[in-house]
Amino acid sequence: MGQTLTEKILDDHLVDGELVPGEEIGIEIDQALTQDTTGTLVWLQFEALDLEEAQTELAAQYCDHQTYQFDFKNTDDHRFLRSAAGKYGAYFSRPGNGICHQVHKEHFAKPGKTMLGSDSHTPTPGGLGELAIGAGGLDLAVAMGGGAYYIEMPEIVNVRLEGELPSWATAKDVILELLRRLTVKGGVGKVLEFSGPGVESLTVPERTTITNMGTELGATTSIFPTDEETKDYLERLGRGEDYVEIGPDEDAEYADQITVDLSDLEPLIATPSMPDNIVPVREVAGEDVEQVIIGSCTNGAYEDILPSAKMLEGREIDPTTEMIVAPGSKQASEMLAREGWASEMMAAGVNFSESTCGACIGIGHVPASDSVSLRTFNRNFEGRSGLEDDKVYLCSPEVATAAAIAGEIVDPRDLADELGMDDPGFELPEEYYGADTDIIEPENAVDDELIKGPNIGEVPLKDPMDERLEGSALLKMDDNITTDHIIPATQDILMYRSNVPKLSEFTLSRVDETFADRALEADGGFLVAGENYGQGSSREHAALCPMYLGVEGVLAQSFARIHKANLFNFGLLPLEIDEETYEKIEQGDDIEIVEDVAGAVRSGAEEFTVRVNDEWEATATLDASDREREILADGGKLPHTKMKYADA
Ligand code: MIC
Ligand code: SF4
Repeated sequence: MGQTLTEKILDDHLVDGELVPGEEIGIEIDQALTQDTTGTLVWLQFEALDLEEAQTELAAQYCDHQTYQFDFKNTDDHRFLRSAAGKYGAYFSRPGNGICHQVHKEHFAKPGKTMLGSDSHTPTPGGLGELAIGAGGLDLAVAMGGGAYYIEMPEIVNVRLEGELPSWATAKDVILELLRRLTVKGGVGKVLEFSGPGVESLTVPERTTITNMGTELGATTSIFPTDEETKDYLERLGRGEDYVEIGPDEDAEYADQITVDLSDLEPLIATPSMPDNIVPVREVAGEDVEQVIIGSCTNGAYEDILPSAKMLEGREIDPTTEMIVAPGSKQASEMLAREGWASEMMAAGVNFSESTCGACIGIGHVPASDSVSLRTFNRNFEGRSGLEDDKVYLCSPEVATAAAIAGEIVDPRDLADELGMDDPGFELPEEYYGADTDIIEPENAVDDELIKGPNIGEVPLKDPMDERLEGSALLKMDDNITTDHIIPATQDILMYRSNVPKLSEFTLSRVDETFADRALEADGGFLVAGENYGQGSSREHAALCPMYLGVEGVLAQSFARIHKANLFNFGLLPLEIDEETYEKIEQGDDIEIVEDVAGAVRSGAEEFTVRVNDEWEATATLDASDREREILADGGKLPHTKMKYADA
């Protein structure tokens, strides 16, 4: 039987297990990516593991999320990261040089390679045939140290693209359409592998918009085959030699197939506050818009901004609307500036910003109260913009620009006559250039020792698991709780990413302000949640901080992939419960796991008895590999790995 593209790349990198869906496999990682808000823990854990040098073919440290450096703590984090990159042999991309996924795509991503990144949108370079997966920082530290990355073998789903995009429909609409059909949990445990005649009509940057946002479906990763478009794109980047032709065998078999006819698509928009609340733009047309932002790792490339610049050429944005453009990389900014497009946009009234994640996680450009903000980003979880009851919509740069011109949501097709253009088109530059000075190569590193400011602490460790596990249901939550609920990003909190005791004070504060105090006082207990608990980012702080506060386990109907791995990594028991049990448990109930928990975890038990208030019992399941069970019972991956080295 032939292989899918995903199976081929996994097979080439397989060091443990077999490619059977649901079974655990270990793969070798070629490229490692980390950024400023997860990277500090990555390197602190790398240090705690006594590792000496990054062993991957390439490791890259980006500084992109908090580049405004509001507080010395942010700048200290960046200096620490520069020193860690120097000491351990990683490329260092300076603050302001751009968003990790954009810069990585421009400089390093290679077809056929495996990549692991401590950011959930790591799958972005799947658009040029790299198998790129997001993970928690500890998994990345171990993989950079030369260890295998373990993952449950996903099901490979074929997304067949047919036809060509009509005027004003974009790559963003392809992924919004998939979100409409599959929802934010429709991709969990799956890889989306694109194919079909529609693929060749999409350029690589369009493909990477799609693979970037496969993350919003909960997918393990998304990938395209390579072709003339990929070769051409790499050549324009000056990296033609990185091209390899890869694709599935003709007789490859997939677990499932989804067909999207590109020619049926129209401009779509995600309404507040979940990326799968999709409607055609025309359904919400007429809604006043006070803010428009173009940028992020989804639509921040040069080619994403160019159509917007063309739509704005010689025009002015509506006086009631603010428009911010934050290019995804400094290279994109430099090219737009040299070609005159940046000044064209400024003349139209655009506020041209530095290249940063910024507004995407509530750092700067917070929307006005009770107002609509249209963004080309990938996530609109409630409160993520920095405004608690925000109204953030997600759309293509074309739809966002049309709204800035009209001052309200408008289907860009209805503006075509006024603009005198059928479609601004999606063009690649002849060649990409600029901003090379902002990446420091390992051989030119400026530091060889770690520089830790006063805010950079240690990674707390947990004791091995006990026989007895009991405590109260500290908090009961709904479905689709995001890591932004568990540990928010935003400006005032982000600076504590390398100070776990302080950061823990904010744990689940968006759900219940008293949570951290109550958890500390209770000295142990459980979290209870519905489906898809922990969706969204890869931030391991969302497991580490509850652990620091004494939480012992999470009872949920289902878990998001990266968060579940992070729970194992920090020794928190992730048990699945059915809907009836979820409905019946109330916040404050006393919960006891009847079995000798540590023993049952180690011996492979799948079912656990949960006794509630000494009154009733239910069965909960633990879906874990033998490796994950050992990690859990040892109190997490850091103590587990240290013990393993000590034994060896
Ligand atoms: C996000 O988009 O939520 C982030 C901020 O990039 C996170 C990483 C983090 O929390 O530092 C992610 O996607 O993993
Ligand atoms: Fe940055 Fe937003 Fe992309 Fe996360 S989703 S990497 S915060 S731009």
